[in-house]
Amino acid sequence: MRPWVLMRHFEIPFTEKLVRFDAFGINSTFKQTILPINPDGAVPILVDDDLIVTDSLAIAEYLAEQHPELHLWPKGRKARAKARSLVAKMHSGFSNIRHYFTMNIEADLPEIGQLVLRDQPKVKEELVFLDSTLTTLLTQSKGDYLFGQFSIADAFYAPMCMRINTFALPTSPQLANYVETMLQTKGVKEWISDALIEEDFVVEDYHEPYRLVRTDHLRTK
Ligand SMILES: N[C@@H](CCC(=O)N[C@@H](CS)C(=O)NCC(=O)O)C(=O)O
Repeated sequence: MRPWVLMRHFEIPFTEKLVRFDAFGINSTFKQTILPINPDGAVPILVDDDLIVTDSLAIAEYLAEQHPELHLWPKGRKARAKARSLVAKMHSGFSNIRHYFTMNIEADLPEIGQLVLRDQPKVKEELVFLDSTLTTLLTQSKGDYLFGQFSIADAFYAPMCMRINTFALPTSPQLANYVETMLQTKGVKEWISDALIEEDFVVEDYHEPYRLVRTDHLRTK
């Protein structure tokens, strides 16, 4: 989602090849499709002529270098350093939120949100940290996004906004407002509408442990 949203937002043309997560076993169609391109067996992958760039952050950095005029990172050395710190935190942190709140755009799961926050103190701890960090940035921001204009930092936090929305996670009014803004932001909006068209459902515990059939908990609004 992160490089996709970034490229759509900045209107960097690309061709998407969608590979379904049927499973992550070695014989899955997913792995059989991905492994010849990326021996690490993961997406996203950006193919630019004979160059293969793997990992969402490496892709974002590559795009930022290719298009300096677009300012994919915020303008200003200090803002860029802060944005990079925030992105690094997203890249290697929030493991409990990511584990317990799997991103699911089509579902509405406020009750799961409450149960997880009740039973998983580490998730709650991470959410408190996320809320206060983003709220401070949004309060200082001179625009609608984390560092004023939309940047790589916002693309990296887009999946988190989806989780806050799906699981109705409690946040500050500033962060709630930012989530609403993100839901209406070009690339994010397009990703959401494409996801809803898919109507896909993979019966694997690690994907959607709380759902037995696809129509469970479908978002109605
Ligand atoms: N840090 C990497 C994570 C890549 C990653 O974990 N991708 C997942 C999908 S979001 C994947 O392909 N998983 C396959 C697997 O775990 O076997 C990035 O940001 O690109």
